[in-house]
Amino acid sequence: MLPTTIFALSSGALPAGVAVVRISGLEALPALRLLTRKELPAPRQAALRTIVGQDGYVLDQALVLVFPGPQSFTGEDCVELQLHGSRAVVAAVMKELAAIDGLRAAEAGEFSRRAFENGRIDLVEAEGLSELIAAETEMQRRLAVEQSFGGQSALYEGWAKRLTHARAMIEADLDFSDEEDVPGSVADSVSGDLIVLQQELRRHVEAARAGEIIRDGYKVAIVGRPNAGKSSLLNALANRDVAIVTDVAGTTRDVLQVDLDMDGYLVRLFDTAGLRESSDVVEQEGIRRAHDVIGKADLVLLLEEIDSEPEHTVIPNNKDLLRVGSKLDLHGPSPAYDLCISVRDEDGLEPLREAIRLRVRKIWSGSIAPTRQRQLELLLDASNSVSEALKAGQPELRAENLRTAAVALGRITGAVDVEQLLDVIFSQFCIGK
Ligand SMILES: Nc1nc2c(ncn2[C@@H]2O[C@H](COP(=O)(O)OP(=O)(O)OP(=O)(O)O)[C@@H](O)[C@H]2O)c(=O)[nH]1
Ligand SMILES: [Mg+2]
Repeated sequence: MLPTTIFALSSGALPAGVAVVRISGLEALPALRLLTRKELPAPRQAALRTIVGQDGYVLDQALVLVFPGPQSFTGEDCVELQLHGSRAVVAAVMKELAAIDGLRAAEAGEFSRRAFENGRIDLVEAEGLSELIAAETEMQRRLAVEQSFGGQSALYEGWAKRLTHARAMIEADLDFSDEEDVPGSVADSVSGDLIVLQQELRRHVEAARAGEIIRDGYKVAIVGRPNAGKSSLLNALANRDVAIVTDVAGTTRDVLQVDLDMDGYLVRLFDTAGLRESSDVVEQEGIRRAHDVIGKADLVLLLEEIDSEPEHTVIPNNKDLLRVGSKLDLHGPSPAYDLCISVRDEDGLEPLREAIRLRVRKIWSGSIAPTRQRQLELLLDASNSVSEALKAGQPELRAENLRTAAVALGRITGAVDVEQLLDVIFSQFCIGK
């Protein structure tokens, strides 16, 4: 059965200057003829048309474009209507489209899914497009660009080819093993390349952590005793009054979060409840949550009022920790801390920001990084199979492991059966993409 023709508002929130409605499928071109009561414009050339409803009333004037398949985003016949971006215009046109036989509103990610199914993009590129649309910081954009426009896929395809080549060499050697040749030479050259490939895979898997931080943010926890000035610091770094500040110890009970863009990286600041022994149930829960935040943080700012008793809170050893002395205006500087600040006088805040920036700049070298758990798991499968192949004594076993590794890489781009996953993957996309 042929897929139905789908349509959706592909541009953002209304009202806007222009709203783009996309139509894809066999009925796309006839639908445009019906709406404009005119011949179609030349492919990929914008033309001004009056959009007319079935009852003969004018709905809008729009720039219309046709992209005949297979040279379109989805690979099917596509139409784009660039309407005036009002809610009423879009609603009227969508209603008109829904009334046309064979047309229905698209589901989330359905355009991308068709593009994938028609071989216009692979799975990694489809996921990359979804990331690109969601990108809010410069680094998220850069990472998504590598992914959406083929860089990441080329890496996996290159590896898969090398694995297939290695397997072919081993199998050829098996077939001709009773003939004369130089013993060990094939095995040696194959192992050499597999070791290099294994290292490349490992480095790429390590970059996943950078990918995760770029996507989900670099997490900075502000912790310390009640009244140390944590919420004041959060407000100062955020440049707005997010958290309540009072001189009552135990003001903050819950975790507060502020997202910042620092040097193109998403930085998530967390303000937490002051750490102390407490019999108050609400405060206890706040303190428990503060410890959760510490556990997940990439950097902990331990805030202590200068000259106060040293904080005994146990911060795990593997955590990147900055001890920050607060209320510099009251106490003067002290060498007991990595940094001293006064929120009141806005003193020491720039060095603190710089200390965070210094850390985020080191997160990513710019190399291609996996961005999804799905990709990471398959990469680990591939990596394990290559390790097994390197360990295997028998050539047959070695060849089989190389085949498994190539299959895992093929699943990442969708070159190998992933049918059962498609619903899950594309449902995370936005409508109109
Ligand atoms: N003099 C001076 N006072 C400060 C400074 N920073 C914060 N304070 C004061 O210290 C008190 C406590 O500040 P908060 O920011 O609420 O402290 P907190 O660590 O969030 O406290 P809890 O939420 O109770 O854990 C308030 O009265 C602030 O005005 C500073 O740099 N200098
Ligand atoms: Mg507070």
